[in-house]
Amino acid sequence: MDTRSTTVPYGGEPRRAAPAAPHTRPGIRKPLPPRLFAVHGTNAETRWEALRGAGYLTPDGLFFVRNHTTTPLIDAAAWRLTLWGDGLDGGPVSYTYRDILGMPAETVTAFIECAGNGRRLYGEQQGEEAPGTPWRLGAVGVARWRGVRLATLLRRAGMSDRAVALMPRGLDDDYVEAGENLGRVRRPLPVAKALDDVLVAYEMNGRPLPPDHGHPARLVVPGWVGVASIKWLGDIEVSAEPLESPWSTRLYRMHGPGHPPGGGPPLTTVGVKSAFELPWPARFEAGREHLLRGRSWSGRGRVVRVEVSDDEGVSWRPVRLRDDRHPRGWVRWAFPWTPREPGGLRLLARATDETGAVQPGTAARNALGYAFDAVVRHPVVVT
Ligand SMILES: Nc1nc2c(c(=O)[nH]1)N[C@H]1C(S)=C(S)[C@@H](COP(=O)(O)O)O[C@H]1N2
Ligand SMILES: [Mo]
Repeated sequence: MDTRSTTVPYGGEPRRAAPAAPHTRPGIRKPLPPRLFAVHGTNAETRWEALRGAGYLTPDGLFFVRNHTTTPLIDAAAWRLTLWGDGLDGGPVSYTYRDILGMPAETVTAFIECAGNGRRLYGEQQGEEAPGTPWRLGAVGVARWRGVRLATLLRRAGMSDRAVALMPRGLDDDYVEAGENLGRVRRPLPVAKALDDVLVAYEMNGRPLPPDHGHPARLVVPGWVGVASIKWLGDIEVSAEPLESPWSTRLYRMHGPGHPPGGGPPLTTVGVKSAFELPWPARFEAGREHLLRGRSWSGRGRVVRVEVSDDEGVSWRPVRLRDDRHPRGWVRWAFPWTPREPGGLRLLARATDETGAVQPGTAARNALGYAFDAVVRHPVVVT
């Protein structure tokens, strides 16, 4: 609740204040009220405290935005999705929006998370500052995506047995980094993953995709780093040879000491993560019971266990999980907590997924600050 929503001007009747000026940002179309988002350059981070009471799905108006440049406005009626390349038996094929809406549809509830989510914690928690968008934990969201399986589209387009790689590409502007034009956002996707569970989505939470999230169509690559889920999809090269782009060779790899020269393999599956639905820092009254809530997720599958600690990880107690229906989404959890005395402390949450993977105490340092999966020490002030 915005506490400024009523005013008593000059002793008159209380009235609703005029709606605040819409909080916008060049390049992002939707409003970005500071209560819901922290803005970083061309990107907007969801505030975790705003997820409290938001339900299982992240509402469109609260979903983080990661834009390399700006959100394009694309006319769905004029839009075409073209598949081309030497991995097709025939020539290029183009589909209209109507063609795609007419194909068998599927729905998946899945998170999309930026590979850089938690980057700021490399600095705050490990003393290993990394360059790039300083996300805390709000570069993740869960939506119900509806669309056509990429496998269906590839079959219709005549993909040959020789195809090994795809290169989906967005229709947004070229990305220029430090004066170098890297071209349009594109990243190779192995055929095996494409045929497994990738969706060409045109709906998010029951409505056409909003402009900022890829209208008219985007990929949804469940469990993988967000950059794989190309927005404003314009074309897909289907290749009989392996493909690469700066998003696979240079960006979205683990670089630096402890990693191979040139970096580790292109990042794919995201690790296990947890976050509290709390402001940073959070404030609580001592001696009272508070119901704490949070969410955990993993790219490898269902989260099966979450434990919390308020003594720096000396002791852990399991918390109750509220969801188990969406293996590619997140699980919500809650537990009652009574802080004893005033002072500062940190709340920790640690999740385990169905493969047995547990959040580590420290994330693997890397030059670009990707894949922060360590247990987060959430600062709390008790008064
Ligand atoms: N065309 C295009 N696709 C894109 C991007 C982009 O800038 N352009 N950003 C990627 C990255 S890095 C992420 S994390 C996700 C973010 O999706 P969202 O903005 O819908 O949350 O989109 C991916 N797809
Ligand atoms: Mo990302």
